[in-house]
Amino acid sequence: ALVAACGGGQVGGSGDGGAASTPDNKKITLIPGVQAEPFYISMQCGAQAEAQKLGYTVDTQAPQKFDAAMQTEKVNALGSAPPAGLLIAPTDDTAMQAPIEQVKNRGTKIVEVDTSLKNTGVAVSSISSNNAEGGKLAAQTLAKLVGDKKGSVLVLDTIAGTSTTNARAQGFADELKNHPNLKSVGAQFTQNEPDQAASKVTAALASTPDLIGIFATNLNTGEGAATGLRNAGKIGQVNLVGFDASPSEIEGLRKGEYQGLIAQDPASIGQQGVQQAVAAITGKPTTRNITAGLHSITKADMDANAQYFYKQ
Ligand code: T6T
Repeated sequence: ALVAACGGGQVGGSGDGGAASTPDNKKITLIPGVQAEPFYISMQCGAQAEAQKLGYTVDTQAPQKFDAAMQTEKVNALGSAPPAGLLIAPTDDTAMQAPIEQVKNRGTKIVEVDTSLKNTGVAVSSISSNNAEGGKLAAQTLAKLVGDKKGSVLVLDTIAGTSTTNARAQGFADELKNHPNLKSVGAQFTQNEPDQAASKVTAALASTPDLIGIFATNLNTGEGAATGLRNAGKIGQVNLVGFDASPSEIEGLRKGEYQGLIAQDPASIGQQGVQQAVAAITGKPTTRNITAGLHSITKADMDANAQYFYKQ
């Protein structure tokens, strides 16, 4: 299990599980989208701190890649010792339903953190940012950055079926209608691979000479976009608005590679995820949908927003 350096307090354990619904099962498993990624590490830290307060342990089982088949393996591996609660960020809003339902059928309480399934009947609670609103905020941030200039804008999405980034791209497209100076050249999928994001940017720069802005819907798309712009010598000429606030994105904002970032609050998603799981485990009322905060950060106000930077 991955143990993050959360600072303060200890960390998850590896409780044995046992039957999912016995009162002495104090084990919660967290299955994030992918390992070693600042968004999910911050979420894990929030979850661990809350679990410790409530007398539970969090065991994190992270897939090597953001991939539904790899995540399914992690879910299936819970079979022998079902945890009392499962916090999961489904990497596909449809394909992950059946494996998660199998865990649920053995008595484990399911809470969705960040991403979610299309089917709202599986989890007792879902905690996420308002991602459509985040896309809207990104469009407003970009519109402010370009001022009166006219031009085309590109959206870099991750994978079809990722509920969060798909909603961000949609929210961005909806808000763009209120900014007639900005013309969308559409959204491109990148499979959440920085290399693919970089080549989409290279291609867009070649085909769209008036490209004025890019919205990268998460960490990897942002990293790839910055590479594409750097390779073309276009850093700072094309405004890049990213999502999330990883150490490397924050560094990029300081260096002028990004002009804006929409930061989420992953620690609070993890914290509230544990609260909901424990409520469900102990037979208390749960809240079906919980929205975590979002914050638009630019270089000018980044130092005042340091509390939103993610851990690594
Ligand atoms: O943006 C986050 C998360 O919200 C999204 O669902 C997937 O990508 C991230 O983990 C960042 O890489």
